[in-house]
Parts: sequence; C-alpha cells; structure tokens
Amino acid sequence: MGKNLKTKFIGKKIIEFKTINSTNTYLKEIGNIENEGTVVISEEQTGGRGRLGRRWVSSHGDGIYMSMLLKPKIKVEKSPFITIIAGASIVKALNDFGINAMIKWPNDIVINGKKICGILTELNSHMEKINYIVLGIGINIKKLDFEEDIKNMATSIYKEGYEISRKDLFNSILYEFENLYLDYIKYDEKNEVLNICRKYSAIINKKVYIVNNNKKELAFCIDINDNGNLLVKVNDNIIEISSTEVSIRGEDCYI
Ligand code: BTX
Repeated sequence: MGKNLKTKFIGKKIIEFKTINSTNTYLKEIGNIENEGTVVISEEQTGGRGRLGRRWVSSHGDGIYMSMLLKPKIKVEKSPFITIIAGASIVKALNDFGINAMIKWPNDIVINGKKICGILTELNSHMEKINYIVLGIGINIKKLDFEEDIKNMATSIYKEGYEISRKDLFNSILYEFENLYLDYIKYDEKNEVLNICRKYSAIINKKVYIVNNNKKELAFCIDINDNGNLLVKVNDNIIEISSTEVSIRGEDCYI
C-alpha cells in the first residue's frame, strides 16, 4: 500500500499489520508522537470497533481497515465535519471507479441500500484544543458471506458485482480526502464536500427513521445544510439534526 500515492502528506508514513485488534486503538496510542498524515492499515482486525461500542467485522484480506492521524488547527466544534469530508471522499472515489455508491448521512456508505463502509472518528482534545483526531475507515471489498446478525444490512463491493483493486481504492480515497480536508482546515471551504454529499445522498427526499437513544421518529429528509447537518421535516416542523446525535434507518429496510 502507498505506492503511487499522489498525496502531499497523508500516507507518507504507512504502518502495516497483518493482524491487529483495531487500527484506531493502535493509532490512538501513538497519536501524540506521530506526525499528521500517518496511516495505520491491517489485513484484519480482531477487535474492529464501530461507533458507541459496536463492533466492526474485519475478516482477513476481505477489506480495507485503516486509520489516519489528523492534527487540524481548528476549534473542537468544527471537528464533526471531518467525518462528513471522509464520507464525501470515499463516495467520490468509488463513483469515479464506476461503483454506484451512496452516502447514508452522516457516516455510512451504501451500495444498493446495504452498508459497505463505516467511519469512526475519535477525538483527543484538551480544553478547547485538538491534540489529534483518529479517522478510521472500514470498507468491505471481497467479503461474500456475512454473519447472521448483519447479513440484512451489510454487503461488499464484490458481492454487488463490482471489482476493484484495494491499492487503487486506498490511494484514491487518501488523495480525495486530502484535497477536501485541506480546503476545509485552511479556508473553511465546504462547498465541494456538501455538493458531493447531496449528489450521492441515499436519504434526501426519502422518509427515514431518526433513532436517538431509544426514541424512533419517522421524518422526511429535506437537505444537508451548510454546516453538514441534516434538515428533516417531522409533523410539519423542520428540524436540524447534528451528525453526532443520531442513527438513520430506512422505513422498511436498512436504508
Ligand atoms: P457503526 O456503529 O455505524 O456500525 C457498526 C454496526 O454495523 C454494527 O453494530 C453492525 O450492525 C454493523 N456491522 C458490523 N460490521 C460490519 C461490516 N463489516 N459491514 C457492514 N456492517 C457491519 C461504523 O460504526 C464505523 C466502523 C469503522 C470501522 C473502522 S475499520 C478501521 C478502524 N478501526 C476500528 O476499530 N474501526 C475503524
């Protein structure tokens, strides 16, 4: 991995494992001493993590399991948008390879309504200062059989009939991400990210369930606003939802 990479700093140092518990956990341990842009990647994860303590199935050789280290000089409250940038860069890279992938706001990538990719962003900050962010990305590439508990919601690029080289996809995601990330942290420029999110949205103009703790509410998705938040209509009221708050579910399926 990393050969032919066209980035300026992301992936200039790549730490590769055959197996590891979690690339995010490992990178968090060395986050203070490594430079921005360091990437950790593994052939498998024995304890791959999703959000809110959930697990991420990461079987050997079947996917991309990677984490990158970011040290943006921005305010803490601006950091959730980095997850949105990651989603935009992944969906753009996939579509540029002819793979019809969409974003299920805020952090899942789906093909034919099933999840092929998840993003886990973890922040280490002190007072109002960001020490570092670990951005973890898991993509199902070749996996054909999924465990009983996730097989209704999970799929892979190969299972949906596409083929791609892991290295090409990895290089392309890092390249797309770096461009969009630099525009954001240097110039506060979000337009391209938002355009990608709108263009490839799996939920805009659809009814979905907004799940927050144990509350589940049916809502109509109107748009993603300039902050990257979701605008929905619930019982004639327009509500703005922040990406850190909720999960989205389809009316009668995953999405
Ligand atoms: P999430 O909390 O949105 O999704 C986790 C949920 O997705 C699980 O509860 C399960 O229902 C389902 N799921 C588990 N494994 C898979 C899979 N392989 N494909 C599709 N659905 C699945 C998403 O969290 C964030 C995932 C980030 C994973 C990366 S991999 C590299 C890095 N290291 C690490 O430990 N996590 C990140």
